[in-house]
Amino acid sequence: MSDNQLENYLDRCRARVEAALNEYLPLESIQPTRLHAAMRYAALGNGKRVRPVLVYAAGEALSASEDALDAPACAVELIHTYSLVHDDLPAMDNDDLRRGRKTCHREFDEATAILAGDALQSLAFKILAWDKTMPANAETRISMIESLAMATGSRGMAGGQALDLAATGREINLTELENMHIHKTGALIRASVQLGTLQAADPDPEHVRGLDHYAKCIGLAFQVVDDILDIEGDPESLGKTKGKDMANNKPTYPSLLGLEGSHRMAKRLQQEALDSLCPLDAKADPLRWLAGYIVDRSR
Ligand code: GRG
Repeated sequence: MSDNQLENYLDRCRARVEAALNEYLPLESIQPTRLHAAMRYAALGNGKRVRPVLVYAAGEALSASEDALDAPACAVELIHTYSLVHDDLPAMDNDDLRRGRKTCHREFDEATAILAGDALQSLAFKILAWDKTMPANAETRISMIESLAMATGSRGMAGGQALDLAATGREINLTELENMHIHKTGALIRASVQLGTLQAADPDPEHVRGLDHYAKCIGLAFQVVDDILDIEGDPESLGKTKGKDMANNKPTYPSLLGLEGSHRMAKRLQQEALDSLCPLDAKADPLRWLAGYIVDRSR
């Protein structure tokens, strides 16, 4: 793979999701204008769009059409954006900076940020239920809504966040740390791949299993690298406050495995992710490039 292939792929997917988000998000001129402005502020702009890119790459690996993937790509990004808006609130991480600019509650106010997160979450499910660019029947739509709801709720991301809050300032072991991240970060990454595969017509079950294992591996690798970047990353390219984990006395992979051990773990997970794609042909190459991107990224 050349760097250009990956960059072109990322640019293409990011442009698609940005355009589709722009369409789905209510205009600022529509009442309630401040809430709509806050939703657009949080969702449009400088995110890496890893989760939507995974929706496109997983769907395309199984020959789903790109046009059918815009809706699920936006749904996962809206859920992710909601989680960032709420995570940044004073009651949680109390952060001032996100994606290189002021967090939603600093730009607007706390109440508006809470409502914006709530409304972004609802919009994600509405898109899956209703969007007509996605040629899915009612059964597939219900499967997609179930997958995203499981990944988002108390048995997924929100549950992982609760485990994270409970672990702050306390010593936990590697198994507990892994369990927390499988839920907090991994569940939505896994759902992104699932939503992409659900747009494929009659996929080979072995391929679907391989993709699911791929998603579990890169979901965990994503978090290991996130922890490493909190120590080694450049604050300007990160676009968020660096060193917060240590300042908040949060358990992380580097705190349990050291930096070198964490880098090794990320590489091992990358290899396991690639191995699980063995049954898939060249249409899965973007997923192979993305495994490298997730482990080697600098932001
Ligand atoms: C508030 C219900 C609720 C959940 C919050 C995802 C999450 C749970 C909190 C985000 C805090 C955080 C730093 C998590 C670690 C990994 C992670 C999700 C990083 C942010 O995702 P990126 O790097 O962000 O994909 P961009 O801005 O590129 O979209």
